[in-house]
Amino acid sequence: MSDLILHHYANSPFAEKIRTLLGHKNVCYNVVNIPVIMPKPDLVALTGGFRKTPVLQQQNHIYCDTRLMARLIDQQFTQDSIFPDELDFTANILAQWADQHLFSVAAALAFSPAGFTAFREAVPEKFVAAFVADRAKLREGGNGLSMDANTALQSIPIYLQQLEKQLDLAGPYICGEQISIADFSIYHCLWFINNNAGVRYLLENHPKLNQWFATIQAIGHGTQTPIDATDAIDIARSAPTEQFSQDEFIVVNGFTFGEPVAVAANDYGIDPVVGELLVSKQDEVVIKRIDERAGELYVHFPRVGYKISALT
Ligand SMILES: N[C@@H](CCC(=O)N[C@@H](CS)C(=O)NCC(=O)O)C(=O)O
Repeated sequence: MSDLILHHYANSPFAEKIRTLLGHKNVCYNVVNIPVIMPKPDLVALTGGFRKTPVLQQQNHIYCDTRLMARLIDQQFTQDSIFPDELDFTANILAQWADQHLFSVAAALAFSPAGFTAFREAVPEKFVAAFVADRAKLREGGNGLSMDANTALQSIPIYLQQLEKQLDLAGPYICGEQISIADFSIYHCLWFINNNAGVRYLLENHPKLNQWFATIQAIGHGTQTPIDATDAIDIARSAPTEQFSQDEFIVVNGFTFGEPVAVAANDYGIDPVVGELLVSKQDEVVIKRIDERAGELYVHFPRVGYKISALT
């Protein structure tokens, strides 16, 4: 059993990316079910404001963003790496394209007339208005998830056709012989489309793509043990505190070791997390914050996709 705790909800595509990666690595881990919409007081006690799904916890270390979680999991469970050296650029850039662009196409399809009708039929009427208001708030102040349905509907057939051709000529995985982060990032976006009865027809008639989708889906989620949010908070509070060394700290944009900073996503869900900057690596920063319920926490973010600001 690992000491990883995934904070997630069943319908979250980005959580599906991480669940499937944990399945690929055959990991046993804990899961906490979090609310689909705000408020999320137990989650925010750990993150300090970050509200997106999923969040990965390891004792008092809190990992925000699946870009970082995927690397952490791959480093801790080294078998069958999804970051093959020779695909470093190709696989990472494809994953970034999927997590940003393809995900916004999938989200726009969910809000298209057919997608939204299907969503409405699948959930209680009271939840629909609350969900729409919550997702409008999620987008406030950011520049992400702004695609309109027509743009999504005219581009998705092109991307699916290209993926079909790629898998036909150079499969069985997106980057060829070896499974990579690109497969997980593209998969969760198509999983999102496939879960919506109003738009899943778009995926039909792509035999290679459908075969690849079934292969990734068959990986499963590893072994999950559900725990309560309060248990996860207790685990964080009971973990030993750590000292951080300045030795490998790189100064980027003038931010120095121990400086109070705010870190916020720059696309959507831009709520800042405030703390002391203790780790600064090429594509990762860690800030220390203290929560009255969870104690001393080390909150990790990737650099790509996040803005670091000085606290004035
Ligand atoms: N860049 C983030 C994106 C995560 C994301 O957008 N997650 C969606 C759910 S799949 C979300 O947070 N929706 C709002 C919410 O769950 O409150 C990541 O890779 O973790």
